[in-house]
Amino acid sequence: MDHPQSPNDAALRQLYAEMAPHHLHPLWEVLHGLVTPTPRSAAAPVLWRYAEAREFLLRAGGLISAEQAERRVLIMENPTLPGSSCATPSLYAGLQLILPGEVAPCHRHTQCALRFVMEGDGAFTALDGEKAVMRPFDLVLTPNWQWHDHGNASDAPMIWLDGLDIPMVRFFETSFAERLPDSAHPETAPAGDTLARYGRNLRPFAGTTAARRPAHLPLFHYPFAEWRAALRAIATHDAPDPHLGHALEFTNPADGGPIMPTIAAHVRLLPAGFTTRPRQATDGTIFVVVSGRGTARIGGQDFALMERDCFVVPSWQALELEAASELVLFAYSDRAAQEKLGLWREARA
Ligand code: GTQ
Repeated sequence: MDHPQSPNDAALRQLYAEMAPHHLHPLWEVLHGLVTPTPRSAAAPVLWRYAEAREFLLRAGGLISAEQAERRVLIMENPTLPGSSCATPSLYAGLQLILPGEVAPCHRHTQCALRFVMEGDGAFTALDGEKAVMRPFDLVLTPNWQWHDHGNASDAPMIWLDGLDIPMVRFFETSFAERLPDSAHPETAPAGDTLARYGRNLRPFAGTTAARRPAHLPLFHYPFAEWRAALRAIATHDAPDPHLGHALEFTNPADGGPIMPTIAAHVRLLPAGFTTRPRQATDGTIFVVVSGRGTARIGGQDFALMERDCFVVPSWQALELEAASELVLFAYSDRAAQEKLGLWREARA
C-alpha cells in the first residue's frame, strides 16, 4: 500500500477480507504495478552458451528418439519465468536435435514457428509437403496451421533453434494442434519450388495455376547464402547505423511486412571494433550469435558473446553491442504483433 496510513486502515482491511471471497479486490492497492510508466519486464537478461547446451542435447539424443519425443528439444527458459517454457513473456525458444536417419512426425498447430539452423547440413523441414533443405544459419518458417515434418537424411546431427509464439497463443487461449496419421506429409512439390516462385522478387503470374502457396504467406525459406551476401554488400559501402549496425529485416513478399503475423526477424552486422549506442525497444528479443565475438551490455549487465550463443534482451532494457571482431547476429521478437496492436516503441540514446 503506497498511500499514507489512513484512519480507515483497519476498516479497509476488513473490507478487503470480506470482499475477497466474492472475487472482488481494490484497484488502488495494485494500480501502480498494473499501469506502469514504462515497461517492467518479468524476464531477465540471460545467455545460453551453445557449447554447453549442445552437450546436453546430444546426451538427450542418446536417450530418447525424435519420434518418441515427437520433438526432441531443450527449452531455453528464462530463469525469472520458471515453469513457463518462456524465453520472454511472449516468445518461446528451444534447441532441436535430429540425428541422421530420424524424422520428427508431421503435425500442424496454431502456433507460428521459425527454425534457425545452428549446425548440420542437409536435413529438411517439409512444409505442406515441400522440403526446404536446411544449411547452417538458414531461416525456415512454419507459419500457423501449415503441416510440417522434419527429417535428417544427412550423416551428421542437425541442430536448430525453434522460435515460436507459444506464450502468445497460450495468452489468447487459441491453441489447436493435430497430427497427420503418417509421420511424413506426401510430397507436393520438389525442394526449392517455393523459393523459385516467390523468393527472387518474382511471383507467379496472376491467374495461372503457379500460385501454389497460401497468398498471404507464401515464402518459408530464407537461405544464409542470400541474407549474408546482402549484409556484406551494404556493409562495404554504408556507414553502420549508430544503434543497430547494419541491419536487414526478413520480409513476407506478399505484403512487405514481417515474416509472420506475430514474429518479426532480422539480422545485423557490426564491423570489428564497432560499439552501438544504447537502444531500448518494447519487443523483448532473442538473439543468436552467427559469427564473431563481442559483448552485449543488457540493462547494464555484460555478457561475453561467442559463436552460436543465444541471449535474451527483455522489453525496454537498454542494449549496447560491442564487436571485438566482425559480429553477425540473428534476432527475432514479437514486434510484428506489437505493431499491429499499436504498442511498439523504441528509444535511442
Ligand atoms: O516443431 O512444431 O520446439 O510444436 C516446440 C513446439 C517445436 C515444432 C518446438 C513445437 C515445435
